[in-house]
Amino acid sequence: MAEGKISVGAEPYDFEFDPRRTALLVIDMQRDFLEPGGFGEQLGNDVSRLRQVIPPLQRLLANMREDGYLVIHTREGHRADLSDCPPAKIARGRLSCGIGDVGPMGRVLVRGSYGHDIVDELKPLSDEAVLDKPGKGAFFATDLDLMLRNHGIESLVVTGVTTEVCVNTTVREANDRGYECLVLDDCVGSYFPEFQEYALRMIKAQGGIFGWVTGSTDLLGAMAAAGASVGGRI
Ligand code: C5J
Repeated sequence: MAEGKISVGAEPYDFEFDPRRTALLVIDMQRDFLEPGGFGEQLGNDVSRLRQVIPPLQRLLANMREDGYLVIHTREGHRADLSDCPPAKIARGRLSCGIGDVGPMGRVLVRGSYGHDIVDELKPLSDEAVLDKPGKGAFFATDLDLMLRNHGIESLVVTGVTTEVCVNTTVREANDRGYECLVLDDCVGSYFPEFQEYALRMIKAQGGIFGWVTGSTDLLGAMAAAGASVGGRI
């Protein structure tokens, strides 16, 4: 293993990463998806499944912050005039309270509304980037790729919700751009247990066709054993 790299047990095989070239991506941990009364619940989902992700993600975030990793949060949502929201996305589902409509937590998936923001438990620090994205993938119509390249990032630790939608789309986009993605199975969540399972299997199948999967305890154990803090990012 190259000097300075950390190796963590993962599927389909050990994942090696340089902590100075690795970022933590926290995808869409927004009230609209995680809290009662939000968009997710309006769609008929049980939000408690997603909320299980919060404690392990809090622990991971605290440790990766402590070690100096680059942390980037994303939020799915739209401008107040919905000019960045395709009409097809607004119409999809024929919802009585869909994107742009006023729900219990303000306008659904509209930037600036209470429901659009990140849950209190995972509040970004003032020096952490919060990237607003209009699509499911975090690279679509955003400057994420530019930010990562400017920081010399090669590997991503991917967390957030939902596993089969925004997490999977982002991992696929990242993979096509040459990033190596480690997805943490206890730090990503789905409303549907079967989608959680298959979305993770799709990532690690065929020799890791989109990336690697492990748990946050394994990652934190490997980080602690290596004793490496990012120090001077390259
Ligand atoms: C969804 C997301 N599920 N963040 N968004 O619509 O996965």
